[in-house]
Amino acid sequence: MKISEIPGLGSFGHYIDDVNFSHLSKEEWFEIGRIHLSGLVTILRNVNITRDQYVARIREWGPNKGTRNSRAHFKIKYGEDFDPKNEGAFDQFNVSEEDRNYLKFKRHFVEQTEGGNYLTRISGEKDAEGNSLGAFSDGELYWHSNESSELTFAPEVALLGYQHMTGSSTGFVQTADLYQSFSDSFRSELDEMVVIHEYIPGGINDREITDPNLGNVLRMEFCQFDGSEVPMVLTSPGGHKGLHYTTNTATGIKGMTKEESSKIFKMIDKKLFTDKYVYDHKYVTDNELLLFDNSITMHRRKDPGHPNRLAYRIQYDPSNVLDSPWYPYNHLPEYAEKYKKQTHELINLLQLKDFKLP
Ligand SMILES: O=C(O)CCC(=O)C(=O)O
Ligand SMILES: [Fe+2]
Repeated sequence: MKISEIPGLGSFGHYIDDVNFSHLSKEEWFEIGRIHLSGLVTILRNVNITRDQYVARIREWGPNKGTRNSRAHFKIKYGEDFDPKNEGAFDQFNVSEEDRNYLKFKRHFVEQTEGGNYLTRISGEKDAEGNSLGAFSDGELYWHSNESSELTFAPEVALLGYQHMTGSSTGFVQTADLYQSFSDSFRSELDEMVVIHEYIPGGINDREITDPNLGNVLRMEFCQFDGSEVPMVLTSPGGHKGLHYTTNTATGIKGMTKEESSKIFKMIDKKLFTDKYVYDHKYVTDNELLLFDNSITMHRRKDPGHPNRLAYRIQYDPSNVLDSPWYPYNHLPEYAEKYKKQTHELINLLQLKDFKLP
């Protein structure tokens, strides 16, 4: 196992090479987990991992929380007995047209592996009927974080490149260095700020404007409720304080006028989007495993590459890598309390196992 620094992601980011997944002990894997949480972004190049090993290895670190917020949303809306996979029962539950479209559209994104696991595809491929076989099917993806407007977003994302990845890129910008570069007094001001989120059509991908189904999916996954509030500052699972400033849905700061908040956003944009903190990883092989923080780090796809590019994504909570539960919003008790309440609700509704209860 060879560890080196990613050049250009400030003081964060690691490459880890020569990891052999056929002979990797639990201790070694958890060592990688800890290195990853301390460095925010980890890139394992040219990995020999199967899709089922990928599911199992990430699962060792903690529960899969993929699209948990929209899944929970359906159970809250239609009752605990509602099964989003059971289309035959939609009439019985009075499922709205919009929700039916969402569930139908998304069904094609999921693939069952040889080992019987389900994985979400990130792909531009289409089936014979023209259905997109993956999320974020084509084009550039602008800066975003996943589930950006949710207080209980999944803090970690794993993306396994699989086919036609070379020539494309996935990029990152971390905010921890920038947060530390601010004066004590401005940091205290930021600590008190709460970001207001709204769905911005075209905020991530151009096609969401012309394709209403895609727009519907992105609204559901990034900002179901306009006006959602998430603290501007939070602590990542690895213990780094930074900004949860997610430009795809951040439209204002609570208690400020549009002009006041836009002045702050512009100032942050100018300091953040520089070569110092931005790193676009160009895939050199098709099989690279990217692990990235989704709490104080945004990601993008600047180079879309091949139209049939295929990767698999898992969103998870690294509970098992941590010694104690993750508290992102401890500096703002009102939101810390809300986070705790909503997390408990999710654990119960979705029966998430192995979760370290906050
Ligand atoms: O396709 C990529 O490079 C990025 C995908 C992405 O944004 C995600 O999986 O959340
Ligand atoms: Fe994403």
